[in-house]
Formats: sequence, C-alpha cells, structure tokens
Amino acid sequence: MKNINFLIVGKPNSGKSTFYNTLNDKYLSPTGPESGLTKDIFKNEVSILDTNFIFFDTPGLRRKNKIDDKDEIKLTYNVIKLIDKIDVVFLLVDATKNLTKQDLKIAEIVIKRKKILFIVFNKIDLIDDLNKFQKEKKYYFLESYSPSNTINLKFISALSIDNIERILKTVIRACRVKSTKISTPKLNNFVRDMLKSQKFPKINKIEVKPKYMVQTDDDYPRFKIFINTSKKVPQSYKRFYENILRKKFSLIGVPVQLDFISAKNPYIKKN
Ligand SMILES: Nc1nc2c(ncn2[C@@H]2O[C@H](COP(=O)(O)OP(=O)(O)OP(=O)(O)O)[C@@H](O)[C@H]2O)c(=O)[nH]1
Ligand SMILES: [Mg+2]
Repeated sequence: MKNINFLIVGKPNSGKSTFYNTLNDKYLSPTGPESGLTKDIFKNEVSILDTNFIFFDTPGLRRKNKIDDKDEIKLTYNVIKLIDKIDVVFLLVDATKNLTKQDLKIAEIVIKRKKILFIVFNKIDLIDDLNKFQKEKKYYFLESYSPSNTINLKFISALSIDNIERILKTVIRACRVKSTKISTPKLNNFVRDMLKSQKFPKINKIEVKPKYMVQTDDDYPRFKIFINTSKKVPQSYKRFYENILRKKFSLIGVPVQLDFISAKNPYIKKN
C-alpha cells in the first residue's frame, strides 16, 4: 500500500486542527476559538482508498518578528523541517480574513521544496457570496501569482465536510501526476512539434531553440533541455516553455523544473 504523508499548515486559527480531526474522523487534536491552541505536532495514520495516509497537524505559523518565545521558535523550525519528509501540504487560510504575506511566504517554502501544495480556503460557510469569493481567488491565483501552475486551490468548511474521499482522491491523483515519467522519444516528438509550430524568443538576434530533452530521475517531473545557444536563457522563455510542456503532458498542480543546457558548446571557456 502506498504511503502519503499529508501535512496541514497555516496561520494560527485557520482551522487546521478542525480539519485534521475531520480527516481522521476523530477528535484527536484540541480545537477552539483562541489563537495558538496547538502547541505540538500531531500525527495519525488512516488507511483509506488503498492508501496509507499519515496526517500531521501543526501549530500555527506566525511571522518571525512576532515570535519571542523560544518554544514557539523551535516548533516553527520543526514544522518547516517536517516539510522535507512530506508528500502533500494543505496550507489552510481563513477565508474570512485577507490572504497575507505570511500565507504566501509559507506557500513559497513548500514550492521551493518541490512538494505538492494545496492552498485551501477554509470556513467558507461564513462567506456570503461564495461564487464571487471563489471567482476572485481563482482569478488572483491565475493572473497575479506566478507559480499558479504549481498549486491546487480548494474551498472547504472543515467543520462540515460531507465528502472526505473526494478530497483524498484529488490528493492521490496529484501524487500520481507528480510521479509521471515521460519517455525520451515522447519528449523529443514534443520538441519536434514545437520546432514546427512555434516561434521562439531571441537572445542577441538568435532564436533560442530546443534541440532535445530528457527527464531526470528525480522524484518530481524535472527535465534537461538542450538548446542551441550558450547564452543565459531569460526567465520569460523558461516560463513559456514550461507552460507548453505542462499543458502537453497534463502536469498541472505539481512542481516541475526545467534545466536549460547548451548543446552548442559543452565546454566552459576559461579566461
Ligand atoms: N465557521 C467555521 N468555523 C471553523 C471552521 N474550521 C474551524 N473553525 C473554527 O475556527 C476556530 C479555530 O479552529 P482550530 O481548528 O482550532 O484552528 P487551528 O488552525 O488549529 O488553530 P491553532 O492551533 O491555534 O493554530 C475554532 O473555533 C473552530 O471551531 C469552519 O470551517 N467554519
Ligand atoms: Mg490547532
């Protein structure tokens, strides 16, 4: 049976422990209206949908400059360290409050570690116009948030989830997508099709064109793309290429990395 390590993080009072208890279908982690209630990391295993889920509840993460307690600093450190051992992170955000820099900072940490990230707006039962709310958040993440292809968005009410299995199925699917392996011939057909149909951005009047590509054996979709120039590839080109690749191979909601390597000049010139 496959293990999925599933971590719940977020600011204090966002509803992490409530969600954790709902996932476990047991009152394991105390919840309440006061902020900073959870003072330890909780862990529990549940086998469901042919998968062994290991759920973790964590203390709320506050901004560094707001913490002056040694224990809280240590706990924060332990939560961040735990992310390395995790498969999936649910970042809970209180839907009745504004999305803050701290929420985005936590997201950034998870994205850097190449983990599957769900940004989860919780307490949607308290939102008056839910349609409008969802539209606004989706628009924000699609239009103004550059790693939008990397993340998954969810809207829940941790107090009353009627279908936990539906959420867990999305998680299992995301793990499957993250372990996608694409064969070298398929990747190079993709390169050939691109060369036929796309115009490529130029650096110093030279079109930056892919020549061939391979997938590495990392635990997430990572590719080496050999290109026709030894010039530094601009960020915009990387994004352009990544978007086409993600669409073509349905790599949405998972981390992806492209490493551009010059196929023109494999030797670095020494001065
Ligand atoms: N209306 C509503 N209230 C919620 C929901 N989820 C949690 N709450 C309430 O929000 C408060 C905080 O919930 P907790 O689960 O303790 O929050 P937490 O993120 O674990 O908080 P810390 O451990 O302090 O970081 C409690 O009063 C919950 O009953 C929800 O979906 N809807
Ligand atoms: Mg808690």
